[in-house]
Amino acid sequence: CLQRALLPPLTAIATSTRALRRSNCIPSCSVSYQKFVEFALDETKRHTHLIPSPLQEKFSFMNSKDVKGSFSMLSFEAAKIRLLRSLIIQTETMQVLDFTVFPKAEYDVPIFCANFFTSAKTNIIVLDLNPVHDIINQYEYKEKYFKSLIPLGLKYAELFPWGGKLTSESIKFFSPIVIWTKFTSNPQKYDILYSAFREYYKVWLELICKAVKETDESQIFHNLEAQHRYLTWRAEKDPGRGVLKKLIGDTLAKDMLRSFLFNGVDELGSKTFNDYFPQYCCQEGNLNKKGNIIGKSFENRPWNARGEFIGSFSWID
Ligand code: BLA
Repeated sequence: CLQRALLPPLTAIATSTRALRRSNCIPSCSVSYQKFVEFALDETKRHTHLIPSPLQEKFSFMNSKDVKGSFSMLSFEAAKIRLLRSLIIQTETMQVLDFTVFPKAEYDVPIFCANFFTSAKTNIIVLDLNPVHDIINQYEYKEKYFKSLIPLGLKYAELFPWGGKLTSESIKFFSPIVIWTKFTSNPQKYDILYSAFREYYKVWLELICKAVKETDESQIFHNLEAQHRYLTWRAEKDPGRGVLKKLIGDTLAKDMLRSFLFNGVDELGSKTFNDYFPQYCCQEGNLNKKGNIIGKSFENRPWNARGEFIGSFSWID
């Protein structure tokens, strides 16, 4: 894992550091997600060499349309990482962290996913090692990556109660250790969230470091398609789309979703959202634009203490 590549250009480092600094928390806000990203970058650099992504040129910093909000973006690649990218949004009324790390297709390691939305009223939190393959039916994949992590998941499941109903698609992209929760703003909760983030990121780094490069072409393709399916889901159904459009307008929001946040959705495969998720197709063949309304379920955590799936899917799945 400790592979060393060429040093990144100084300009790219300077740009990304400036972008981080500019995202300094405004005085009224209760949480700053900047330290989360700083921790993740420092920790990653202890294990591998990060190279600034070509995306960094285009996506680094921008203001919202009303100039009251800021978007700070960072993106890197590494020997086993196709894309590590983060977005911090700060406005007078909310903070958002969207931090995701996508492994290269030669590795079937889960996708690291931290998705935090904070407003005055509430916090909507997803922290997980999103499985690339189906862990509900593929016992071996679940054993390979999650068996040893169940105690970690249980610890935080107690501290962060289940956030409520979700679509069956989201559930299938989540692992038995997912932290899916909502809470009202509270400094102690942010401290626990920061601990959870650090612990989850450290275990994810261990997984990617230990991962052995796949050489079987069909397995690599299988991993690639699974990642493309994931990107297709998130680029289309991200619950943040509405907020993004409001802040930066339709065109930039779409560009941010497809070219930055879920980069690869237009390049890694040719299947469409309808191909992967035909259940979302209306009678006329149009995508259901209302959001994730089909089959919302799972009011309670659908995994037991052994990490076994105990939920049930509706007929539509
Ligand atoms: C809400 N974000 C949510 C919800 C989930 C996620 C599960 C609850 C709403 C729902 O879908 O039922 C996150 N969903 C995920 C993740 C996966 C998934 C991580 O399937 C991975 C597979 N969120 C952002 C950004 C913003 C944002 C960039 O990532 C804002 C700019 C906001 N998320 C946001 C908001 C809500 C939300 C505003 C509430 C939406 C609502 O209640 O309709």
